[in-house]
Amino acid sequence: MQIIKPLILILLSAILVLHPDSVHAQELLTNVYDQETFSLNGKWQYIMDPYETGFYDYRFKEKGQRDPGAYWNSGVPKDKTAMVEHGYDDQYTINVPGDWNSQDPKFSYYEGTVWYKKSFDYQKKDASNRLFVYFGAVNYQADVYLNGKKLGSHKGGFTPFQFEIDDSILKEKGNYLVVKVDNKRAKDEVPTVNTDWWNYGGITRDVMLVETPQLFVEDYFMHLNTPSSKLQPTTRKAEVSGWVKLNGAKKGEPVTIEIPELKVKKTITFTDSATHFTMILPKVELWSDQNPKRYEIIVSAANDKLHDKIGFRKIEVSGKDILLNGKPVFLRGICLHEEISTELRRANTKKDALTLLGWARELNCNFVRLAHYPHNEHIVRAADSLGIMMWSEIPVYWTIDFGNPEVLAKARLQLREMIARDRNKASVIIWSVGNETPVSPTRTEFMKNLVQSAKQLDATRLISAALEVHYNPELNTIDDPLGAYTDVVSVNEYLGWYTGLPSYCQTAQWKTMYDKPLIISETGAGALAGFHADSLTRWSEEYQEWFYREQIKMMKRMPENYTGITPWILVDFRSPKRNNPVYQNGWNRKGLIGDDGKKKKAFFVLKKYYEEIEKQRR
Ligand code: GCB
Repeated sequence: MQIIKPLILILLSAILVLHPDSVHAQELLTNVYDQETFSLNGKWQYIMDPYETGFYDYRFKEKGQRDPGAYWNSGVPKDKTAMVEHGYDDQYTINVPGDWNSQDPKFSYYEGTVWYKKSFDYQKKDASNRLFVYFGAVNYQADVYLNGKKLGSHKGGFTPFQFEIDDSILKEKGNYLVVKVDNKRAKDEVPTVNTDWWNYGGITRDVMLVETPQLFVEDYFMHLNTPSSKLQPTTRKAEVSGWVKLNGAKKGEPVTIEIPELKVKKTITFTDSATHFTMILPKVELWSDQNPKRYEIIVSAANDKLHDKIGFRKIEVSGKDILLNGKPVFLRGICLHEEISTELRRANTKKDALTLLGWARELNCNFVRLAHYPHNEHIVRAADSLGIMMWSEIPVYWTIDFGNPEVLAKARLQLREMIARDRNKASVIIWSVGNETPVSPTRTEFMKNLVQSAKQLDATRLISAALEVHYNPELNTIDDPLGAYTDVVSVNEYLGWYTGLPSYCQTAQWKTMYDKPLIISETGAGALAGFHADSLTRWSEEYQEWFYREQIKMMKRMPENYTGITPWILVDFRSPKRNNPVYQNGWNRKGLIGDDGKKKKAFFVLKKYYEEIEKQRR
């Protein structure tokens, strides 16, 4: 049975991967933020529908083909005898992008369905062009209708998706886009019912129309190939390679790849799916955390031109080290949730990204762990331009349903969408396939599958997952079997918070079974900002400060494959699980910054540690 179970899991998941359309939108358009788009952000009308009346009749049967958009489109009916019990109205509007929880007190803890409606006029620039509606993210399930026709559905709260809009559906005037958004938690979803963060619902990221010619550049990938032994900050004769995917093209279509600054241009011939290429650059200035140099890229085919700006760098593992451009690098990191705590909402703009990364910078970080799901594209774009390396993760969190092949397919899809969006971003150096998943053969098989998928999708980055360790006063041994499959072994440890006092760190010994780089992917202690007491008093800033001092001393004694740390966490964040009535009140207090935006004492302890590490590097 032990062997049969994983076998069944592999077979079933293979079947689901072959038929991903059951849960899948279309192949993602790449880098939409650098294309000309038409924003559908702004005020949308909404109907809060906890009983899903727009979907089910009074016997709780699906209403079938009835279009929920049209049904409710009329608002107050002109016919005074009409019986209408639901309707959109301008008294009920909500901002997109935005979570609903922060926009009206009635939504604070709401988990369920909300219908969104946006009216718009749109005239295509060219009648023969194709049109797509693109969503940065909707948490968790989106059913999308335009002018009464269903465009499609998408599950997964943190990745983008799009649908093509047929000419027969679009009108020049009076279009209405309806989205049924449902953020109910479920056992067979990713994440599952249990998380330590707020389940913000809604159309949480940007929405836009993207117009393309009939034939367009759908996606591309470009990365540095030159072996690290030959890399210099400015490398002569560097080799890059990658692939281009066209949509609407036949075999033989010419595709041009251009880097204007380097005066390099190459034309290749499109085959059928992803067409591979290799190019020699006369010289290239490498992207790094110390010099985030990027180059404009233009990929063109027929009448389409895709613009991007990317950095070239190499990230690898060599024995116990992580190498950036061939040189060992220490990751001075911090974990982040996608939240603006001072405003009790999800982060979703460039400004939000700069606020969060600005704090990380002040802390002397060169690395950020985006926990525990893919964050919005603004933060990754900002990190690319600032030179902050990133860990990006899918929400395979705690105990999801590891024995269920459909869950594996859902996790894989989110992995694919995360990688599809950011594979050209130099800042992303690690894909993480999950966090604190409990050891068992079924779970390890599940996670191993994800590691393999990640490697197939992108062989140029490191794969990891945040593991757990069980404390042992004699010796803490990192031996989770998943560590055998990842490139970097990462572990969350809270010695001095969930186990004992910070002084326990003084005698703790660490050992890892794996001869690979080791990242401490979490460590932290709670403190209420502004609460001061002696350092033995839990929840005081002094306790947290002491915790960090002891942890840092312990880090200095870590095995030599210790190559980075991302303490938990930059800012206090909301969590319905955290109900200490005095110190938490719905907040996880492990932030180095409070929910009022004020830095706690521990912030400065970590800042100093990172300053020392940075000095040694120079
Ligand atoms: C963890 C989890 C993180 C929690 C954190 C905590 O290990 O990965 O999601 O929020 O601990 O505060 O306990």
